[in-house]
Amino acid sequence: MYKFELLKTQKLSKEEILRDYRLACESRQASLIGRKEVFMGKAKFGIFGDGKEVPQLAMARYFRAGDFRSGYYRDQTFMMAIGELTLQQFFAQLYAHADVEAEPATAGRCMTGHFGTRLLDEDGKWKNLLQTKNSSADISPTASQMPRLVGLAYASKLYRENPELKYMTDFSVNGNEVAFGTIGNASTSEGMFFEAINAAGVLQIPMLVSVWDDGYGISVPSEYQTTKGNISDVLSGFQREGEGQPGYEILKVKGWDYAGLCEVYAKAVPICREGHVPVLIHVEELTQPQGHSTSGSHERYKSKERLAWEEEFDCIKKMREWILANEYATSDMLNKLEAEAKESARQAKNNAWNDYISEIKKDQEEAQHYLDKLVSQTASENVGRISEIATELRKTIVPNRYDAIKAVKKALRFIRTEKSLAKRDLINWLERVAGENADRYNSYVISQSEESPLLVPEVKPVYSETSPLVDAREVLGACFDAALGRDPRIFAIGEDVGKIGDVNQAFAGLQDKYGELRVTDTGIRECTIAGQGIGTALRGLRPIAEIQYLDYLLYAIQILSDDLACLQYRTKGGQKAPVIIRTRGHRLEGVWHSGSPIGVVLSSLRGMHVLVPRDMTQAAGFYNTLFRSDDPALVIESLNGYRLKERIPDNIGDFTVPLGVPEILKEGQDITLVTYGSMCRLVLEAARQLEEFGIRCEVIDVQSLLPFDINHIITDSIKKTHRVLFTDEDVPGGGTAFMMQKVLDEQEAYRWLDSQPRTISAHEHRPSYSSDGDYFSKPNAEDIFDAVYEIMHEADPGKYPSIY
Ligand SMILES: Cc1ncc(C[n+]2csc(CCOP(=O)(O)OP(=O)(O)O)c2C)c(N)n1
Ligand SMILES: [Mg+2]
Repeated sequence: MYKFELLKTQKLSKEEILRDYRLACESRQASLIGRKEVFMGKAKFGIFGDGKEVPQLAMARYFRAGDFRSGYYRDQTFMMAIGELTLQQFFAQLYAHADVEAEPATAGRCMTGHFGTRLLDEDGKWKNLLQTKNSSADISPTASQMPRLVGLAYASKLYRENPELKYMTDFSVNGNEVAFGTIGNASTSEGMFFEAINAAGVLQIPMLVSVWDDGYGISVPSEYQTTKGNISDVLSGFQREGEGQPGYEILKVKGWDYAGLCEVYAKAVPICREGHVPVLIHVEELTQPQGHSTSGSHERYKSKERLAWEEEFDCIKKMREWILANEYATSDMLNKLEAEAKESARQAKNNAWNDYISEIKKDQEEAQHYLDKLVSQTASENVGRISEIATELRKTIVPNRYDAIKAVKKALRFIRTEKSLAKRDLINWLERVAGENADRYNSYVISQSEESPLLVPEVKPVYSETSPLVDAREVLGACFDAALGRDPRIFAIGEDVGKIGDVNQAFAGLQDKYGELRVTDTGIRECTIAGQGIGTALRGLRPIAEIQYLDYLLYAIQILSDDLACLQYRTKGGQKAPVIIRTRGHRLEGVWHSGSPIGVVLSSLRGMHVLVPRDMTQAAGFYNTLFRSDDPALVIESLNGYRLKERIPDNIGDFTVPLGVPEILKEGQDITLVTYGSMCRLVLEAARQLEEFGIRCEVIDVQSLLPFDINHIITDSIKKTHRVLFTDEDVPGGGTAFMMQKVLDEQEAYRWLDSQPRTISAHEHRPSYSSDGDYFSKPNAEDIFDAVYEIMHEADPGKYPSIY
């Protein structure tokens, strides 16, 4: 390990030290009280930062406005120390207070320990991120903070090295911002951790990772987690040889040593900030005084000796000893301070609880009032039952919002035929709270801002006699060229994206034109490519993060699902990351190059837009829409379409394709065929063959799966044809089932059907290799012909006699 001489103990004032100590005590009290609240049934679950207070105080000292945190559930003390979490907010989150004012990180949507700051104003526009200390929004899966952390740090590199970004004065000053990561020791066992560490080392970005090492991951000790039982030892190969050399600065420090911690962060942060050298600080010998969480006690798996050691080396106890030894305070002073900290935490808890419960009680009292009114006025023979319901509700001392709703709904069932004012009042109450609860629990799945892609006006492509006919990849190339030229925030990263301009060459020549920072090769690391996109987008940039093939999206799907897709939702509009994930898929060759796992994508990426353009012109139009808006999206290009001929529209940088609007590719009277992507060409071919036998198909390209047919164009078509067939390349029950649910259930197209609705998908296995493998694995024109013909035969056997 590279050694440097520790600085002489930081010159901290006595007041600063005591302020830190007070905060440590308050935070500890919050943890202790929090656990009790869970056991009293006032909160559902508790996981706290006790035992990790002191290193967080040291880290917070060197965290500046403009910096970003990407961390995990133990960081309450840090969040308090940077002024982004009050004790009251801590308890509001514990109680799941569903209100942005009370609980700004997640508005009650995430369990305790999920921190984050509001990067957006109420209109969904960026705040000035240089004036605030920022935290990206935490998620529960261990180590999932790491891919995003790479992106947060990478943004500093772009801001420093790309002079065209200097105008982004609300986001960066010369890329001086550090991305601080925190992670538990056991979570470093995850693949994502190693991928992220390697990526940041390659990129040489200002990422400072602190490992809070308490020797365990729930019950499993370090020797089961980490080679040699020690993460900094195994990472020592990443250590740079000296200044100016590539690699990391890796440091070790005891988690109970306040002075040592301050020294380490004082030394490490400037290395990271000024030199853009990634740093790993291994903070050892931490403890967990209350065990992992409220789900169990650590006496089950820690030895007596270990428990005794944890008590002895409790970081707050050690800090206290250090304060006394250095005579910064007397024991009496500290006793007083500790009592005050306890009282502050207790009061914060009471305030948070009263705020939380009083709102709910207000709803409950209103419901009770209307129920009582009903009891006194109704002529119903069921008045006794209704009265019982009202009494039951009154007995709920610690109510949930649903208690009153359940009661009112039950009561209304007994007065179905009654027409009274009292009944009307109850229904009105129900409607009002339904609206409020939809806002509390179901809103902000996608952007609600003026920059929503759904608000981007459609601009049709314009063609003239001189519009060139080219290989379709060149249409995309022209679109990306225009985008990179227009907007310096836009950049593209991915495997083979830089030098050769991606495996299908849509970016060919663009690295030469715009430089390595705009069109950039990455290592083979799909998960952190996605994370790099998320983190940079969180800092105001506009990444196109490429996953080389749709089949390899699975490596990134977890992070896209857990982190990106739910970002707006889990912060209730407090954060956004408008990343474009670009990939290519559907038909080509074999098990891992023709996948179309659309069901996986649709189920896991709600919160993103999922676009499946049939050709590169449509793809370019979608990109143009996305470049002008603020939601994340996945664009799946058709792998077998790059060499087909298309014309470059004259307004290649400006035309837009609206999201959620299918296109009718061929009109017909007899049956509606619904598909998307590469399948469009096949379905058109089948429709042409069917035409020869007098069957007129209407072919619809969905092209945007999320959002899906917002104007119900497909149902309009079914109103005319009365028959429908959905087809794609996914397995049965995947993308076709989704489309069918949307059309028959949501759009209520079942009303217009005269024949059984059908789906044709690929077989229930991965597609086999080569042309025959493709033909027998995926839907082909003959399959579609036969299925459509069969439907028509069933409807009119005279006109369409059986073929086989
Ligand atoms: C992907 C994933 N697997 C499992 C869990 C359940 N889990 C939550 S915390 C935890 C232990 C983490 O230990 P460590 O990283 O050392 O952090 P500590 O809690 O000890 O501070 C586990 C297994 C999870 N949240 N995410
Ligand atoms: Mg641990």
